[in-house]
Formats: sequence, C-alpha cells, structure tokens
Amino acid sequence: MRDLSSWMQRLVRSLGIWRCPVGRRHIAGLALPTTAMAISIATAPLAGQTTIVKVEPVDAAALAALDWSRVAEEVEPDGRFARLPDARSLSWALDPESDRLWFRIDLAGPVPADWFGVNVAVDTDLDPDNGASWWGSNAGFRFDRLLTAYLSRGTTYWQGAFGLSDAEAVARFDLSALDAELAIGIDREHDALLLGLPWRQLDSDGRFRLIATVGSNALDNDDIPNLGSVLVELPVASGSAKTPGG
Ligand SMILES: [Ca+2]
Ligand SMILES: [Ca+2]
Ligand SMILES: [Ca+2]
Repeated sequence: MRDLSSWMQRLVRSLGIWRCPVGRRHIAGLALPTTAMAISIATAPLAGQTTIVKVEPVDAAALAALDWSRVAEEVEPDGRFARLPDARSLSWALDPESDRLWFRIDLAGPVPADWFGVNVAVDTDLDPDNGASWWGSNAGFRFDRLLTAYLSRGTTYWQGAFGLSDAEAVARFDLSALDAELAIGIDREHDALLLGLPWRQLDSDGRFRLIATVGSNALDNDDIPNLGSVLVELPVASGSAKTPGG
C-alpha cells in the first residue's frame, strides 16, 4: 500500500483520538469502511493542529438546478480501494445569486453513510511550478489553495477537518488557515459530494486549474483527473468567453 506523503497531515479519528499520520514510509493506514473507522499509527508526534469543527451540510437538492460544467470524467472505477469512494466526474457551477462557486464530485457509488473525505486542490495563479505538491496519484500537480472536508457523522451533526488553506499552511498541517465560508453538500440521490465557497475567497480573477480527490475521512482514494488538471474560467473572469447567464 502506498504510504502517505511525508509532509501531509491526514486527520484520523481513531479510537476516539485524533491522530495525524506523518509519513516517511512508516505510516500504516488501514481503512475500515464498515465501521467508519480508520486506524493510523503515527511514529512521530503531532506536527500541527487543524481545528476540528462541526458542520451542517447544505441542502444538496437545491443545487441541482445550477448550470453545471463537467470538466473531467472517468469511465471505470479506478480508486486504490474498492470500498472507498471513487470519483466518476468533476463539475463546477457558479450560483449567480450568491456568487458561490460549487465543485461537485459525482461518485461511482453511494456516499458512505457516516464518513467521507474530499479535497479540491487549486492552482490559483496558473503557475504550475509554485505551491505544494499534491500527495495523491496525480503527483505532478502543485496547488496554491486547498479545500478540505474530512468528515464523520456524529449523533446530530458532522465533524472533522473542514476549511480552506494555502500551500504554506498545509505544509505546517493547518488545513483551515484561511477564512472562508465553506459549505458542504451531500447529494445521496445522485451519489455526489459538493464543496462551495464565495469564489473570491478562493481566487482573485476567476481563472484557475484544479484537481479533486475523494476517499474516507482518513485516506485519499481517487484523484480526478488522474493526470494533469482542468482549467476553469468563471463567467465573471475578465476576458472570459462565457458571460454571466450564458
Ligand atoms: Ca475514479
Ligand atoms: Ca500555482
Ligand atoms: Ca481517478
């Protein structure tokens, strides 16, 4: 099994304790989807702290009517672990009323009942050589900003690592370093996960490249796209061919 990156923190709720795998090829990670638990054995102390927050998902059905642009698609399931979420397609939409940008990852199967993980990694300045290296299979991608939702269900709420960060803060294991009105949607009818935020909180000019990944709240399982990244030009971007509402 591939190890996790040496600098990446993945928060694992294990036996009631949040731990952080710190890599260096002596991390053992084991996903147990049937129990919604993941066990990680870290051999170094916690190197950083991401705030654990309680999250209330938005009504995903209300987002279905947005003008979605599908930018990546995978025909066959290709994740590392068959029982973890596998991305089938990646789409985005801009809510013209709220200026909220939504990313939507359609899955090859149902969203797990009690846990999931999703990241959207974004090259905001379109400079592929700066930022931090992605830790998944799409290892050539470098990101400037990272959206994270590693969540598990409590009795009446969801909780976990949830937020917006930049490359420097992610390197010091802070996944929610930047202020953002991040929202999560769980669309069980269409087997999809959605992450949204006001687009200016992510990017200044509305033109950026991205990849996404899905998995459990402890392990990344499947990147989309597998290689390269997809360009998004919001209709609000200066010089964009796409006009608002068009
Ligand atoms: Ca896939
Ligand atoms: Ca960049
Ligand atoms: Ca993939």
